[in-house]
Amino acid sequence: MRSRLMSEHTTINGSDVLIVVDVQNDFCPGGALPVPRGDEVVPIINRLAARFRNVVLTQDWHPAGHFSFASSHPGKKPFETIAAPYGPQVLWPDHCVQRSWGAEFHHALDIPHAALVLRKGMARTIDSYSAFYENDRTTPTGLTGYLRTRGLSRVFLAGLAFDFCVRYSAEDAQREGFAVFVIEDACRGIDMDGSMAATRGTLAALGVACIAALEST
Ligand code: VGL
Ligand code: ZN
Repeated sequence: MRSRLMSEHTTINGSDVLIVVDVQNDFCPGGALPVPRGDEVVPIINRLAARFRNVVLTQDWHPAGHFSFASSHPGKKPFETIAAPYGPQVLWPDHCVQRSWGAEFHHALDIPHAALVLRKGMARTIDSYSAFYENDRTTPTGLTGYLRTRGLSRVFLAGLAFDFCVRYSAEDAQREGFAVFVIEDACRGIDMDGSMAATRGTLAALGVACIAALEST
């Protein structure tokens, strides 16, 4: 699929919001659950964010012993999938544990005007990929209310990982009735069992636009 350019859609205006997903040490090289070349998004997102008046940061923020950690399930290894009460759950290495270095934002992420840091994944027995709902897809984080109250109607997404937290956030934002744009060159993915291709397919089928910021624009 050929991405369209951001400039074709977009004069960014006051009713647009950039949601920067999980740009945290554990998702970058050297972290506990590194997304290949995850750190490359940092300068791209810094430049992108400067064009938005409204920016939200999400932060994966798990208690020690979280249900999504393979270490919480004797005999299970990272990247295996188990059946959770709310559906299939991939088991991850311990990551983004509250107050750990890995949970901190990448040190070079520089978005002082971000108004909201939305933490997710705090409930011990349920994972939360999306910025809008926990993985049962029904327990809300409150982000929809925040965006609506602020009069924000177009959601632009960037960050980590393209095929998990960005994907789920895009799907939910679309379901909530926002116009959704995934800025694909400002994302990097994990790519487990074809999850990158599956993400592109699902987003296309839902009518979510995958666009390119491109550095020259
Ligand atoms: C993420 C796996 C586990 C993500 C978070 O940010 O995409 N992936 N927790
Ligand atoms: Zn997580």
